[in-house]
Amino acid sequence: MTTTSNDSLTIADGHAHVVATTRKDLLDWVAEIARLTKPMNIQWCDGSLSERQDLIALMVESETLIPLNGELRPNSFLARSNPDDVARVEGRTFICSESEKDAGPTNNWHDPDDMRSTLSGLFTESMRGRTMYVIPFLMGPVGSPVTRVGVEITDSPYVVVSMGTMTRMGRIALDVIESGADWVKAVHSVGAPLEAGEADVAWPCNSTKYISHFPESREIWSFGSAYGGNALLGKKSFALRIASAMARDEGWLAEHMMLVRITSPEGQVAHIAAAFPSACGKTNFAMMQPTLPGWTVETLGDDIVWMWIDENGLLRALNPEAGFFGVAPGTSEATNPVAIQTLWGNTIFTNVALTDNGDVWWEGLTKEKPAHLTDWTGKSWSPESGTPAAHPNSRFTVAIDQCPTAAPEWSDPRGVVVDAIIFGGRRSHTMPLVTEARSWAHGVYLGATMASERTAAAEGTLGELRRDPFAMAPFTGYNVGDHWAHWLSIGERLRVSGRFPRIFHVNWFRRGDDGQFLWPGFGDNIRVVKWMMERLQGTVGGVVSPVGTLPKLGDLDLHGLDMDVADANAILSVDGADIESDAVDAQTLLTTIGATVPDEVWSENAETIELCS
Ligand code: OXD
Ligand code: MN
Repeated sequence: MTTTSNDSLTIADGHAHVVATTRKDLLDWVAEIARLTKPMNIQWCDGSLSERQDLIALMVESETLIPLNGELRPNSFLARSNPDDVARVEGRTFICSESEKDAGPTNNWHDPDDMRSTLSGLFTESMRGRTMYVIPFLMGPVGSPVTRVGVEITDSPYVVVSMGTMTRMGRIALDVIESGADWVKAVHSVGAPLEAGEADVAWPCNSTKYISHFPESREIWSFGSAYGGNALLGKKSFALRIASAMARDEGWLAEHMMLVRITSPEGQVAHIAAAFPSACGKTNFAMMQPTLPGWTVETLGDDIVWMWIDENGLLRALNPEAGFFGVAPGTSEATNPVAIQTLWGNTIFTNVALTDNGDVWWEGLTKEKPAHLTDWTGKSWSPESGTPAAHPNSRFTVAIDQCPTAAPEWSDPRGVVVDAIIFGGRRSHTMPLVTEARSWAHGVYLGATMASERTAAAEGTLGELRRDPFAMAPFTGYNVGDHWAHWLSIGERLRVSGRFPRIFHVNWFRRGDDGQFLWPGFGDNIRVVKWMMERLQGTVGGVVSPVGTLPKLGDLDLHGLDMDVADANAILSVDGADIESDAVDAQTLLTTIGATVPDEVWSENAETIELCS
């Protein structure tokens, strides 16, 4: 349906994208945003292949997308962003709850009225000269108790096509709205109106950026960026920030986790959800190729998991997304062959390098750097250039369907029963390879205090330890202490069935005295998962430590690994003094959060310190 942007929405007949809704609230809102932003025209997105193809053709023409060599990378495209628009901008991301306390000290709070007036200034006529797209989308499959609906309005065709991959978009979502569902409002503008006759640029954006969330009214307003989580509003903005607030109110969980199914050679099956901060190999874990014979890992999700307690008191989980928006650099045949296979075609790459024969390249893809490339900024590049050819946060956008290890249940509305939850971080010292939490409350403590050393790709000083509670620091849409209390309340409700997922903490990144990584990681992480599955079955014991139960050295399957006993001992070692000082360090976070920190979290901190003496 194409409409003109005057006060009443008139349907221009004969357009290929006719989508009708009888929901007056939706029609009124679209009209209201059109009155504010004054687009040239309005297009309702139906999610069809022809619509996608039309938009891609439009973007090829405007040079937003560069077609890749169809023989090497069928139906795939490269987008180069504005160099000032290359990542999520946490400093420009706001939680505008009525009360500052509800945002908590880990979020940027902004007064909602004040923010609304700033936004209404910014969005006034912000879509002039552009098409305003209306994108109804689902987070989750049709028919699941946790599936939620959103409508994103955007003036970026790149966002439409990306949302088409990342969510269930178009007619399917509109049908759910038609049936009476509530929907979340998400407004996005690149903030680059076009004057009459003005030529467009390949990546319109604005140096002023606002990614604003109104948790009470369940609204998202994003201005100035077209990149990733800033603009694909189903992802971090809805599925984590707004959904976490919904989940708190409604008794479920919206978490920054990946989800996999593991099957042992004997046929034992476990579903594992795992939270890692960015740059800790979450996607590699989600697509792991196990090195132990007979084991399989199937992928259910790589970034976001929604969990709820079913009628039998079991914790169930599903991935609300439909695609991967993964970091390209470091992805290779060696580190993640499944991702490489997934990217065979039908992929949009953003900010990677272009090879001379029209394919893509990024740092780490091959051992040998190509002799010549066009870098992510469009400049000629050679290994001597001394700059990265691909941006460190360059990305691929691809449908989960293309992943050869995707479990068919990834889109099952019933989700899967969670057997284990893993927290982890990148720690050179202190935390051992793996421990199992003493209890649900201790598991919540491990999640609350989890930390990771900053890598080059993250904001901040290299190597500095950043506490990232539940890997949700930039994503919890409410007070972080209340998030911990919510996890504890889920534990209380699991008491009814007594079926608690077991909680583990892992650290693939511990280094030896020589500074080298002690653990090979990647496909060998299955060895750690194997121990977890034996714990679930109750066939192995463990060693009690202040950070939970450690494997006995002999229980960890190290067959075929080139690892000496000293290193194996080192990676499982827990030094009381180190753990104690880490627990004392964690108190800084708890004190900063203040009154909302549940007593149980303080008692677990005290217990950790006590166990060190
Ligand atoms: C992501 C992130 O982009 O966590 O998924 O930063
Ligand atoms: Mn993420």
